[in-house]
Amino acid sequence: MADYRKRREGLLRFLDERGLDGVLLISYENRRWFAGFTGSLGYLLVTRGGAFMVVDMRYTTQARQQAEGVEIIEYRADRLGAVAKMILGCGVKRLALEACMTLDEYFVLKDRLGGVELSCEQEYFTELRMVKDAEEIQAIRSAIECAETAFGQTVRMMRIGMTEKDIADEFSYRACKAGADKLAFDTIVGSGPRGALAHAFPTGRVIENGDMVVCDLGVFMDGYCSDMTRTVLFGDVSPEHMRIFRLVQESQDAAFAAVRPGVRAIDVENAHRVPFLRENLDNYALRGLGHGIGVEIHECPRVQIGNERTVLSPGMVFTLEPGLYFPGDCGVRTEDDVLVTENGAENLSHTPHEIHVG
Ligand SMILES: [Mn+2]
Repeated sequence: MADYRKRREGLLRFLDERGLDGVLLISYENRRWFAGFTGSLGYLLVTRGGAFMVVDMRYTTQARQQAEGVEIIEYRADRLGAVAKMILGCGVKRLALEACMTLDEYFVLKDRLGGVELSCEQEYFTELRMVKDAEEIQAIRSAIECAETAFGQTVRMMRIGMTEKDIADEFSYRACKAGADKLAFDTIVGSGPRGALAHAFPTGRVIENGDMVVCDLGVFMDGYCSDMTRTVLFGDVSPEHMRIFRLVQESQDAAFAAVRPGVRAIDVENAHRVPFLRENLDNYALRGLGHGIGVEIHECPRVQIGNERTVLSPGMVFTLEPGLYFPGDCGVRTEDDVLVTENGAENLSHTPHEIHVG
């Protein structure tokens, strides 16, 4: 079992660095990662004096069982009143809130907290989650394996003439059968010209001979996400489209070769652009190569333009997803999940990059 107390010690360092007395965590992911609590609602307050969580009657027993070392406070009616009472009762004068709080909750809480100084934070919490332990890496491996099993089965029933939605529905069913708790995100299927929409939602468009079909999918299993994209080649793909396809594979290889401890995330980002720049096609790529995966589908490290700060270290897991998008014509993306190891990188995704159907 994860050491949640040790994880919360990271939050105490955060309080010291920022001169705060407490932090209020409200997202499912942070409640689960910092306290082990899997209920759908809860307000976790971490202070130097201890950890406290307000929950409603549905979750009192579950929270006491799961959130070891956290004092559970049950509320009956006035949810934010109970949260305010907990915060004030701990003598908190300066409090960090999680950025995902709704404006509605923010204004009510601000009103109830009177003179407490409030600030907003998000990135720091996900940076604490950036380096995964062995148990977390195993959970991610399992989520990847589940998605790859389901995708492999889906590929075997792919045919010219089926729709984008047919593919997405089939994957969804297979993934749940293969052990997924749910999908990590709505499956993306973009065929032919719709592949240029980087995040295309699956429609009734019928897949034709010669289409390249971007399939981006992942599952959520035992608290962790997987994320993979394959561009499936249907029938007789034109030489020009195959050239684009192969260029993206070259970019993927260049990015993977650059991953090792001590290099900056931005160096990996830069490496993936070299083939695109050489062919004068970089304007058709997005501004980011990848993102961390873990309890959230998008977390740190951000492998994107603008992040000059993050240096890779062993235990980080993130996606490499180079792509080229030509509006009205086609799109190609290939996405693998990689683990930074002691002396390099391991590709956790094992599905072949090039898949032909029909
Ligand atoms: Mn992704």
